[in-house]
Amino acid sequence: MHKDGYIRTAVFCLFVMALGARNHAAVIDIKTKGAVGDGKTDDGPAILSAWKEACAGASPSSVLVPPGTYMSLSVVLSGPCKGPVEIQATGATIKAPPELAKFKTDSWILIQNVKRFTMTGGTFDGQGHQIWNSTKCHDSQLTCQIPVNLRLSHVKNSLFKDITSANSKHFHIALWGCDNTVFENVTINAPENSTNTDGIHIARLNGLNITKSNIKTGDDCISFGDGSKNVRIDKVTCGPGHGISIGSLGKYPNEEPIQGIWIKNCTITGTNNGVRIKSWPASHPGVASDIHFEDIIMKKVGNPILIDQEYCPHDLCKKGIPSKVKLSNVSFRKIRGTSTTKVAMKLACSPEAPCDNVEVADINLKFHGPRGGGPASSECSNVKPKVTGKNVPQETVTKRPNPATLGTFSLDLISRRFDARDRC
Ligand SMILES: *[C@@H]1O[C@H](CO)[C@@H](O)[C@H](O)[C@H]1NC(C)=O
Ligand SMILES: *[C@@H]1O[C@H](CO)[C@@H](O)[C@H](O)[C@H]1NC(C)=O
Ligand SMILES: *[C@@H]1O[C@H](CO)[C@@H](O)[C@H](O)[C@H]1NC(C)=O
Ligand SMILES: *[C@@H]1O[C@H](CO)[C@@H](O)[C@H](O)[C@H]1NC(C)=O
Ligand SMILES: *[C@@H]1O[C@H](CO)[C@@H](O)[C@H](O)[C@H]1NC(C)=O
Ligand SMILES: CC(=O)N[C@H]1CO[C@H](CO)[C@@H](O)[C@@H]1O
Repeated sequence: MHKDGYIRTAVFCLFVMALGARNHAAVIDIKTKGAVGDGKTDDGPAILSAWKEACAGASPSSVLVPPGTYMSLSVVLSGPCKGPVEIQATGATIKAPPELAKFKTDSWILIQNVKRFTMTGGTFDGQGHQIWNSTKCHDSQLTCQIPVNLRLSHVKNSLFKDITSANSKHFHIALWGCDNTVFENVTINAPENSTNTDGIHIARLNGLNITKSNIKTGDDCISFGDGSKNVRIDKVTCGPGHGISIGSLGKYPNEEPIQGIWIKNCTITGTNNGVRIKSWPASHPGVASDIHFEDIIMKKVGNPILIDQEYCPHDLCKKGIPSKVKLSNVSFRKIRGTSTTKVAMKLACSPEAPCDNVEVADINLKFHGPRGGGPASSECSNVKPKVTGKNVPQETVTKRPNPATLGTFSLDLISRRFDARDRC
């Protein structure tokens, strides 16, 4: 065909497709597929049936979950789909059964291999109370599979908007391979003492924005596994919980690099950590670079700024053997508020792979302990941060000045651990 003719035909086809999309956008109400909506009957099969029809439609199709309360056992919603698919659940609450015995896999709602997907509205209540309180599973995690509320695997070019995850048995939302995805106005809610209820866990994806969201939970607010790339988080509030966490890295061989994380304009309240990067001692090699925290308010947060390359909870590792995870190009800027621990900033890098190009600017953190407050302090090892701007805690009296850093390192050095490996 002549080139112009080809283009004209292509444009015409696009026009017809757009027209088709507008005219034939199908809405499939799960009630037409047999959903009962009494909060007791398993409506999972109705959801699956509506999904299959929507997914088979060439034009944009949506699964409608009308306002009401539903119960569902595990559902697996798989693509690839012919056209864009939406799940629209504004005003609906979907509950999981509380009993672990009713689950055979590690997911409650699993969505996989879909492109151009949208999920709007809806509350997904995992009813996890029984499990958090049972010691059975937490003592033998290997034999127990605890389901994640919403697991997304290879869901790409997608949007999650106005959704709520509550009381998950395990993580609330876990993403794997979900490139170019946006989360907006997401609410996550679980009590402070709920166990393993990470808000949003991310791994092996390129391109994710999380914005205008509110995360209250018992574990990490947002946690980053290996291979997280180009992730932007802004206007998110965290707390209670364990704060925003990059890692733990280095536990497994062949972990992919973490690269390009921007966390801006967030407020963290009442968590036991603020923003941290952690890796295991005696680790496999790994790389994390280009990680930036900026404009963050800390309200009564323990360990507001933390790099911990000796992360070893429950002593389940060989302490004393350094981490081989290399951190570089990390910045902490404009971080202000209160710390419930005296050491408000701790940068504990690995002696085997010291941190490179760490920048600290405009930090203003005050110690606010259970029995009154005072100045906060900072510690660092195996890192020589570039300190700019106005920083509080500031250097007051330096007991053992390190000549290499005098004049540039303006943070309080009094309580700083000092050893031969210290490169500050
Ligand atoms: C969490 O705290 C609540 C209220 O204090 C209590 O009823 C519940 O048993 C606790 N749960 C766990 C898992 O500790
Ligand atoms: C949860 O565990 C706590 C302490 O382990 C106990 O006091 C409480 O009664 C338990 N709650 C439920 C609902 O089982
Ligand atoms: C955010 O989501 C909630 C539902 O969780 C909704 O009520 C609210 O209107 C949404 N806010 C905006 C600005 O869209
Ligand atoms: C995320 O936000 C950035 C900056 O606003 C933008 O360039 C990028 O396209 C967004 N990513 C997605 C997946 O929408
Ligand atoms: C760190 O930043 C420098 C300068 O911007 C750049 O040249 C270097 O490649 C970056 N390092 C990594 C590991 O990304
Ligand atoms: C913590 C923080 O900096 N919050 C700001 C985020 O941005 C909005 C709007 O730009 C401000 O109103 C907040 O104060």
